[in-house]
Amino acid sequence: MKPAQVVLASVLAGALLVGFPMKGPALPAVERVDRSSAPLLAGVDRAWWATIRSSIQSVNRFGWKVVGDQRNALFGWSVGTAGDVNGDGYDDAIVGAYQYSNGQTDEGRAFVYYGSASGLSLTANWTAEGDQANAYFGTSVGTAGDVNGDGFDDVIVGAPDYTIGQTGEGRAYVYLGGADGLSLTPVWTAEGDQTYGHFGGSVGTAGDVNGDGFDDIIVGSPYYDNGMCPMWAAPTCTTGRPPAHPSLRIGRLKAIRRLRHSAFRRGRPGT
Ligand SMILES: [Ca+2]
Ligand SMILES: [Ca+2]
Ligand SMILES: [Ca+2]
Ligand SMILES: [Ca+2]
Repeated sequence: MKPAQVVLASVLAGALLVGFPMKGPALPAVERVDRSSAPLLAGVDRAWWATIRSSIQSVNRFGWKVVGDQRNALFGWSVGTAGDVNGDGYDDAIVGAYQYSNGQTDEGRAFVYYGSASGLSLTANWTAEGDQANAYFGTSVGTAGDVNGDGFDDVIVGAPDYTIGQTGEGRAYVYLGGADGLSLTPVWTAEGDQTYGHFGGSVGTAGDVNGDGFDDIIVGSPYYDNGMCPMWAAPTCTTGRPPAHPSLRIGRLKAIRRLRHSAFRRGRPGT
């Protein structure tokens, strides 16, 4: 089994941050890209990706690579820029491992690596955890932009299975950047307030949507049903019917995730 990896491949004029969250047999580097990075490639032009792939093959090395230190933590499930959280002029990177366990099983963890003149740090400069079993903190990670306008970029993390009032409602967290790095506690959190709505399944910056000089954020709640039958309860569900037994729901959710990855592996990202 290969441990999960995250790689920053410097290719062409830009850079590509790629996660390999899935365990599996050793494969050539480029093949690992094809098999497991597809969630990051949804919407990417195929010709452009072919060029990137060719460049990786020719270079046959990555500019930066870190490897998860815990089995089945799914390190690299989510990756992205963190912006410049410490204001040193170098952008930083954020990585999620949503099944990381450190006191709580599958609570999840996010890792930020600071950039520098010599590249990204090889050890995490900042981490945060879900601190609730099965919260899946780090399923989604990203820059929040600069939500408080202090010149330091901030980060946002989703924990779509967090429960605080409603089972599996989900929660999103924003941590502030600063001269000393990211804050250890979130400055902002929000919850989905709907059972199994999985708020925080996706997170990101929305830019400054109201032009007030402060960046805004956006959070997805992919199973919010708005009174309709949730996908996992079909076909027997009718509107307003209580959700199916949690074990059934979780089983179907996992099946959906597996199907999604199968589709990606078949080269049909976004389907
Ligand atoms: Ca920085
Ligand atoms: Ca913990
Ligand atoms: Ca800020
Ligand atoms: Ca704003």
